[in-house]
Amino acid sequence: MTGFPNVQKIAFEGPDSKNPLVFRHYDENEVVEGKTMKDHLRFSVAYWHTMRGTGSDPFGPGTMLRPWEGADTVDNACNRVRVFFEFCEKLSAGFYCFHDRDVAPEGGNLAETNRNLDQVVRVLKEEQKRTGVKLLWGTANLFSNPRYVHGAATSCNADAFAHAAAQVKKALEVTKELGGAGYVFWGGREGYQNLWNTDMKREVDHLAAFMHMAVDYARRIGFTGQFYFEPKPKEPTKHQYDFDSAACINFLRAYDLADHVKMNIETNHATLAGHTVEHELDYAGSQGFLGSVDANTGDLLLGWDTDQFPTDVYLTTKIMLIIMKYGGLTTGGLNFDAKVRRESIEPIDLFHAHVGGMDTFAKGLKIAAAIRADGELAAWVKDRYASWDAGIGAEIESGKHDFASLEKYMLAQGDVRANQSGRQEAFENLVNRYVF
Ligand code: XLS
Ligand code: NI
Ligand code: NI
Repeated sequence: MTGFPNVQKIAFEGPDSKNPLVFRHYDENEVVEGKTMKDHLRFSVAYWHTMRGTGSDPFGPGTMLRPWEGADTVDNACNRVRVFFEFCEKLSAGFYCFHDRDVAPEGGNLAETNRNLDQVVRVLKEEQKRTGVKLLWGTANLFSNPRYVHGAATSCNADAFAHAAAQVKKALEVTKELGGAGYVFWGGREGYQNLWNTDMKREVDHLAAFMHMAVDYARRIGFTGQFYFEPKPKEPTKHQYDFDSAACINFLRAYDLADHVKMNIETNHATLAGHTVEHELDYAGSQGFLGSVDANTGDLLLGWDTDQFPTDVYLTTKIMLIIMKYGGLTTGGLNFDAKVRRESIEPIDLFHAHVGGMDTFAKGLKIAAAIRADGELAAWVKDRYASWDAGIGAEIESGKHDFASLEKYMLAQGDVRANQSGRQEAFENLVNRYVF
């Protein structure tokens, strides 16, 4: 095994440290609002980007040479797992996430593939035990293999659906075996490229049937982890059925899955949908569906899923404010679904990237807690809605009115009482007071 022999466990040195490989804000034991930072943030490392990312892009192959890599064998896959856990340990990340095909190579047929997976899962389990790092969620890769060219659960080919079902069955068993706190559905190719050749209703019905089968099977084997649905509007297909929080929640409610599935919100996917991540989180939270977060960011000037590490304190402040507003993460976590840039070719860059992301979230958490402690922002928002706290507003909210009674009220009054300023700039300045 060649992991990171030259890297020590990342230490907390405080904000004044100039050492590039230490935490300046993330002190896992620091208590914020009665909970340690570790429990607030529940950091998770994504196996696919960290261990399987090579730096390839549509214009060229991988650029990253990893000294621990070898042939695509089960032996090498097992060794890679050990390197991965060394990484998580040195980073003090408490969780990880994986797809079935990230951790073990596909075999010549499903039975052989399952056997490969079982062998690697044994090592995952051993390493979890050795390090205390836990599985935040598992998932199945239902998008890379050419058999899923038309999608998996939404494929026009019923055999693809059946294969995907077998794959998720196995992934659920493995996630249970590893004590996973959750299971994610991200619809890699569950969408369409062209409506002329697509029966949308039939495809969406199939997706729902598939998710019901997963929920039923989980119950059968006693897997009690939380299911999540991860929205993404496009890429690889031009329209994904799990477009955004609102579309996903509508789907879950329409197909009677709302009691079983919450949302896993990813920043870069929110922006691809034309939303901010705080919009997606707030919408999901307000509807009771906030589950977990894929913590990354996109690039303002690139219109695709660049999956970069979050380094913007405004972003992490907003995310933490909303998470805390809805009571904090319970089964979910902050999973760095993020990859180092193609030019960042050395293994040490994996540390720089994660340390930066963790520190930025720690700082965001502290700022969010300060904003909450003062209560000024919340008071300003409450004040903006004061017309609903008494008089006609309170009467409407408590169901005492209908159109006829409101017409009577307005006829008597003549017109709306004066509006007050939205004070957007003052709100922005107020938040800045806490940021700098
Ligand atoms: C891809 C998705 C994927 C999911 C898990 O864009 O973010 O990585 O998180 O399948
Ligand atoms: Ni993701
Ligand atoms: Ni993404």
